[in-house]
Amino acid sequence: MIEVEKKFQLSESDVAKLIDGAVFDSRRSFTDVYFDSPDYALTTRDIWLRSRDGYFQLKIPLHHSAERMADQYDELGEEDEIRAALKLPAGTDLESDIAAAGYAPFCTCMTTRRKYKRGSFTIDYDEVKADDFSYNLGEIELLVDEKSKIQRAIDDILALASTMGLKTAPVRGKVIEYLKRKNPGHYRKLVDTGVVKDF
Ligand code: V4E
Repeated sequence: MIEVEKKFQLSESDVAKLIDGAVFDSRRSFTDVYFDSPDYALTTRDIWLRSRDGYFQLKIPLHHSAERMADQYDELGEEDEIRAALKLPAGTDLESDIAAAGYAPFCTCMTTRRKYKRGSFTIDYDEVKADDFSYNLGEIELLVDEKSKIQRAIDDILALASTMGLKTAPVRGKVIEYLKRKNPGHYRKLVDTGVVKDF
């Protein structure tokens, strides 16, 4: 499945509006550790390798520009898919093979996510913490089964946001916000390579 998602900076009243009439689904907390090589070989190609509560996942972009209205990523969770995408040899311990290939943690953050359903839309409200870093953001998401349906999904997300009176200004995801505040050198690399649009 392809996740089509758009992030929003939400005021308390925005959260109340979005949640009103939606169905509460779940609340969970998880810890993400993001990995890259010392020369940022993955993130400068907008590829995001993380371990979420100990399970590796790889996000690979399906879009082609930092001028994004919504984010589209393929998400790989199977070990053999991740090994193939990272060109890792076959092996028995993915974590040590990732380390041996030169990928090391650059951001560890804990998210408390409240999830709501609104028809076919999923709404996430995330509270993110990492040491002295904290950040809140919302996300509206649709799942589609083929690339040809992505644009329609983006239009539907933007239509819902417009009905709710949400601002569709660009929003930094949690990791980008973390890098901007905590690791400006890495952040600058992402801007220079066109992965992130500075604002
Ligand atoms: C895709 C991405 C990153 C990886 C983290 O993805 P994100 O959707 O922020 O995390 P989360 O926890 O909501 O994942 P889910 O649980 O939905 O799978 S870090 C940066 N990006 C892309 C990105 C970008 N290139 N530019 C900007 C401004 N924001 C995000």
